[in-house]
Amino acid sequence: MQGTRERVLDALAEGPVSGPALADRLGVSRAAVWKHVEALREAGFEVESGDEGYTLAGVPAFGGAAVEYGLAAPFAIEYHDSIPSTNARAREIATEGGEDVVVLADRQTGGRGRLDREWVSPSGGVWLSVVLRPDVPATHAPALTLAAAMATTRAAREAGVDARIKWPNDVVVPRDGRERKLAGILTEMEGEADRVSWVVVGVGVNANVDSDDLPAAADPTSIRAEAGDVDRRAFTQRLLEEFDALRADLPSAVEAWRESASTLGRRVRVDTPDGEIVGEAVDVRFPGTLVVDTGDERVEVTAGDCEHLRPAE
Ligand code: BT5
Repeated sequence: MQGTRERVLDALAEGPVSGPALADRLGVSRAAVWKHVEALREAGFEVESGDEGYTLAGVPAFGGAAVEYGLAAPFAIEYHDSIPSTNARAREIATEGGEDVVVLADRQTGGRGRLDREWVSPSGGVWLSVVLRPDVPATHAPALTLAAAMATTRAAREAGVDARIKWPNDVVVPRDGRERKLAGILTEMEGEADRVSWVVVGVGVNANVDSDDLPAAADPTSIRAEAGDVDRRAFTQRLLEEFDALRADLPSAVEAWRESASTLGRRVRVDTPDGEIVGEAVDVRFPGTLVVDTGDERVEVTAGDCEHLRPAE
């Protein structure tokens, strides 16, 4: 959103304020004020005009302008009702030089998980991808996945969901002795070893969706199923605000991750590109390496699919 539009919104929120007074205050023409008010109405903001001027009477439930309004993090939001994949669109923005842009959608028709797996994304979810240009070596990028998982977990907990993190990229909810997948993260990047050019962090959260609309084999859950529908505008804002804070200090993001992870102390089986590793998950080290004690040795795993073999007790 433009800076002036944001200031118009702030003034309307404190309203009533007359068109001429607003034009004076912002140093723009009355016609410009009127155009901003009309654009806000088109974006779903309810702007009432009475004798004393304009007042903000309602904020849209979801969308780009809605999420940007009051967002305490420096992201511009590009919203789509429907898009094949927010990660694919974010990669385009990244290659065009964009930074700190969030692509957000109500529905994806070609959502992707890791290894090109399908990510089912019906209307009502929070499907988003953040375009970043962090000044870090490529080897640190996994910490951004952990930071996103942590941010998602915190936002989900605020929404009343008992969310935990499963290494490396799943947010799960334990219920009836099973861990159900609430959210997944897909990080993609480009750059040289010593410095990344861009990173796209894609986050998919089953927010206000029915579990029946998700692939049963994946044992999925949703915020709706766990705690009832969430205000997606507020949820997305909290997720992005937490992520913004965590990305600024990646080592402490990994520390925070450790406290919320359900993987540590568990017996795990990890499918890695180099084969299967079975043992106890004993630690996670910066930038996101899982340490597995196989009984014979301690193996450091940087990537793979992890399965929890039995509860922690
Ligand atoms: C992930 O992959 O968990 C990463 C998912 C990232 C999705 C986001 S949405 C916004 C952005 N745009 C994209 O196109 N992607 C990102 P992975 O660990 O590979 O898990 C994929 C597996 O999860 C699938 O093979 C299914 O078994 C299962 N699955 C698919 N859709 C699901 C859903 N909505 N909820 C829970 N599980 C699902």
